[in-house]
Amino acid sequence: MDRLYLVTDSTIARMAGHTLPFVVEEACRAGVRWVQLREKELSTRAFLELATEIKAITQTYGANLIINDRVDIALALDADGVHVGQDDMPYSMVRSLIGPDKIIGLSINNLTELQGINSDELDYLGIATVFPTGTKQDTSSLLGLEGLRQICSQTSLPTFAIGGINAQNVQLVMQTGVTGAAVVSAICGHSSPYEASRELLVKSERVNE
Ligand code: TZP
Ligand code: MG
Repeated sequence: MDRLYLVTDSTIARMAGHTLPFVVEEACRAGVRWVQLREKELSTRAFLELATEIKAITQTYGANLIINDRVDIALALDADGVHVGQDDMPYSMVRSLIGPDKIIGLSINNLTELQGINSDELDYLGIATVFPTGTKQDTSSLLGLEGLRQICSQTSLPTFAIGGINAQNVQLVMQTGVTGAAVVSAICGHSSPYEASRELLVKSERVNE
């Protein structure tokens, strides 16, 4: 169940004709157990309202709800954790704010960033960016499967690969030794978030178990 991680984008969901709560519910119904709320455009109030609605869904399914970047929202909501990038609040500071029992994920983009981390303070790594993607503009250079494999071989933390992962390439991604695949558009932008999640889960299972 740790093989697939849904990272949300309500704009992509809307363009596919979905609300974000619908996408999250369908993904959870299909078996997704990691949901990251990543909203770059919303006001604090709108983010809180959306997060409250999403938390009710993830709780029902026993899925982890991780908040991107916004430690204040994670705290206010008692979410399961926070995901930070290289330019966000340092994870050691996040740890001191949210306590030892919450989940902290860190995005890393290359081996140099991996070498600088203190694994004891982190619960998982997001490894970016594997393939070209239209979802995030400011992506650094692409890792490809070989770059991903290299990073995975040098950490004992759970790893989620992100960037351009879909049903066509998820099996190759899983063969690199990564713990799971994180996707935005492959679920949020699909006409059926449920079917998309099922297919990704089935395909990622086949190589791993
Ligand atoms: N970080 C690196 S790539 C990316 C993020 C959040 C977006 C991935 O989106 P998609 O649609 O799964 O390629
Ligand atoms: Mg960030």
